[in-house]
Amino acid sequence: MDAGSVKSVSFDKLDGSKVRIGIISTRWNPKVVDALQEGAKKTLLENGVVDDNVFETSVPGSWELPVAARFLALSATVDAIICVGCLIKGETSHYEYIADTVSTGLMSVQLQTSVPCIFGVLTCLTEEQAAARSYSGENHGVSWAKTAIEMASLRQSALGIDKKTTLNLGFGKTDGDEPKPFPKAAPDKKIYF
Ligand code: DLZ
Repeated sequence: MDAGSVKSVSFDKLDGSKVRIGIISTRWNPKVVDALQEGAKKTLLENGVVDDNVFETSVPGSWELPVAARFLALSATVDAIICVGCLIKGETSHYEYIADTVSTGLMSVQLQTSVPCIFGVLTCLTEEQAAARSYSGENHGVSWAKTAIEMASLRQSALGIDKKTTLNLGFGKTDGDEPKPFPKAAPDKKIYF
């Protein structure tokens, strides 16, 4: 029976030329995470995102992703954040606690801040599964980057950032206003958010 299920998602042509994207990567499982981060960054650039508009930083582990994403979202310098990590199940219940909490945490951050947070955390039972989704198979960082561009554009449109208007949270419209100055994601990549 064909239930119409898919293993990947399709995207219309993306224009990333005006969006600012943050990438926060973990330092746990570096071979996997580095491949995901590189796949995401390459895809952002291939789809028109300006290098200066990509802000990259790292945190120790997946547990730290939600609070780092919140700090970056509150800095008002990005339109979407890709949170990249990899949890590999061990012999204890540690994995379950972190996987559940990180996914809930990232959802909470994006809803509270109106900055989309892409769930780029692989939750794998084995190292082979992690490899197949990063450095030796289909790199999931590619679709996370495309999702980030789409959601960043949606955010700009919903908040009126792409128009000559003030922020309106989807309500009202002020024609004729001059566009607000648009800060870059990383005017100086040495500074932290
Ligand atoms: C402690 C821990 C373990 C056991 N496994 C992982 C993992 O597979 N992936 C990951 O991103 N982080 C792991 N961590 C670290 C936690 O995410 C966190 O950094 C520490 O518990 C400190 O808060």
